[in-house]
Amino acid sequence: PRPRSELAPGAVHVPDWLDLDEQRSLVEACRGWRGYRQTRLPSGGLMSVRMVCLGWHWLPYRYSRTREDGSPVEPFPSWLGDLGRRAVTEAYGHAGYEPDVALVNYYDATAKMGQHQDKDERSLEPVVSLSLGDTCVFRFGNTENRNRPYTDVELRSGDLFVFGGPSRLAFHGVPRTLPGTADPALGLTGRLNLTLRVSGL
Ligand code: MD3
Ligand code: FE
Repeated sequence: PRPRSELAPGAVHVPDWLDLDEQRSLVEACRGWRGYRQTRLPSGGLMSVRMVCLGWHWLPYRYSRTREDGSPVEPFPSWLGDLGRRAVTEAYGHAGYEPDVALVNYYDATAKMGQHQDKDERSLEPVVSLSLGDTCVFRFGNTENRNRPYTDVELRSGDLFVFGGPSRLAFHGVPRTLPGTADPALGLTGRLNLTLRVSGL
């Protein structure tokens, strides 16, 4: 089995889980999906991260079958479900994970994501995160508020992180990426993060 570290109960980090070929094909898949957009924040501003959803569309702050413009959401591919099952087996050593939604986030050199909780899913099944391209600083916090205590960890291309159990409702965010740190062989400028989720819908 691969090295892994449990940052907190249920928060398992498996560095370098995907090899370069697997990372390349995921980048290709991410390029193929249409409809990346910047979400409107409650403050009225635009989120700096560009996102696309598969399976269900994430509207601020709920899921829907259609986008704002009425266009259909691309389906959640079954191969991504298989990858999610492998991920949860790797991190937790148990099977039976059935994600039905993916959120794909693209970070350019200046994009970041503020501390938040993921509470739009009706299920508390784990979230699987896969990182590609530039390294980022990932801030893993507590379940009470967006402030300290938190731990900063670097997420690199190919890293797997699974957040379940008591960590599922922890505040978390990406205060910055480290531009130019991606392997040039990956052919990606910036950072992509895929999260696989169980909507419970
Ligand atoms: C901890 N994405 O899409 S992935 C998000 O790198 C999101 O794009 C970040 O936060 C990114 O909502 C962080 C790591 C992550 C994802 C989901 C979590 C950590 C989580 C859900 C619960 C707790
Ligand atoms: Fe999140």
